[in-house]
Amino acid sequence: MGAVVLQGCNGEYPQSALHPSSDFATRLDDLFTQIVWWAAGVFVIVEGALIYTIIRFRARPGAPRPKEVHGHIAMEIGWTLAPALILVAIAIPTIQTIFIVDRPTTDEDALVIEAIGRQWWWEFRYPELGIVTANEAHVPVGRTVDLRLRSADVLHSFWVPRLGGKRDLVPGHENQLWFKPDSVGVFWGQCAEYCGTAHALMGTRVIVDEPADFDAWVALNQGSAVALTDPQSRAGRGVFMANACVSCHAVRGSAAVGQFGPDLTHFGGRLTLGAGILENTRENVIRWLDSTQHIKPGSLMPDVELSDEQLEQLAAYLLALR
Ligand code: HEC
Ligand SMILES: [Cu+2]
Repeated sequence: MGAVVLQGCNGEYPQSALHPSSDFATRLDDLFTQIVWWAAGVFVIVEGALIYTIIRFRARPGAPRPKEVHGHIAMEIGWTLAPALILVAIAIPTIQTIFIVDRPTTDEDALVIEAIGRQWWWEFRYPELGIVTANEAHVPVGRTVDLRLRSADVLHSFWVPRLGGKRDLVPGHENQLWFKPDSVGVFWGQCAEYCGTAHALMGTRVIVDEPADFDAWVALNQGSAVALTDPQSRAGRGVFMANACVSCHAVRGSAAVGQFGPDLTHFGGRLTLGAGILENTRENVIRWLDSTQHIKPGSLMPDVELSDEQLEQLAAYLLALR
């Protein structure tokens, strides 16, 4: 799919676990680095001994004959004890890290966000701020995010490699995950637990803002839909309200109160659509509405019959919802 959003927004590594940008991800990365060094040491010693033996005792005239050894207590103890000690050295920091990243955050100032996994998109709710949005969560830099993970249907898993995860979203059970982002940017995530047909197209973005930008986003998103000024987007609103769209989508401040699909109140302010699979441009909104099932096969949004003019009007309307 050529139109998949490939260009990175946060440097070259929007989705790399090796470029941590939060306390949580840094802990995992530190543990990984430690284990890599242990593995590198073992590799060098084992391969070094192998290469030395191959060269030193290779078949050639007058080659030395290796001494044959039957039972060597010191060696037996050595190669049992050394790996056991290495495993202990790896196990201690591993278990420490598991305990730290597993327990709920104690940060009183944490920003609570409910992340609800749905086939095949993400709903984000900010209970303390009264915000409901989809697929893209804005958070301020330097403040702990306390994610409450729930599922509306089947198992999903939240994973934004540079910030936090993976952690499952389990139907009927709430999991928690926290992280404190340390740099501003757009971080990519992906559902990491197979959840059906469009699982691979269930992406997400966490947008880490400067505190002032975050406050501005909050103020905007707490409000109802903006007033429309141009005739094209008003016509689009008419099409939206007259079609099945309203039974699945909510636009706060309008007659549309559907709960099945993403809240569209501030859709125009999103970077992507379709759970991170397309850039949110006029062309892509039209493509999405014209051939949802082609762009995201299996999606729970049905294809709706619309004329070219209606598509243009709807796109103008949706993108005006900033
Ligand atoms: C049967 C319910 C249903 C109907 C009817 C429906 N949608 Fe959707 N819509 C969804 C679902 C579910 C999604 C999420 C799809 C996904 O990403 O997998 C969605 C996604 C979208 C998105 C992308 C939102 C985002 O943030 O990524 C837009 C825009 C949208 N719908 C607009 C419309 C419009 C306009 C109509 C009417 C022409 C409409 N929908 C009709 C259920 C519906
Ligand atoms: Cu999934």
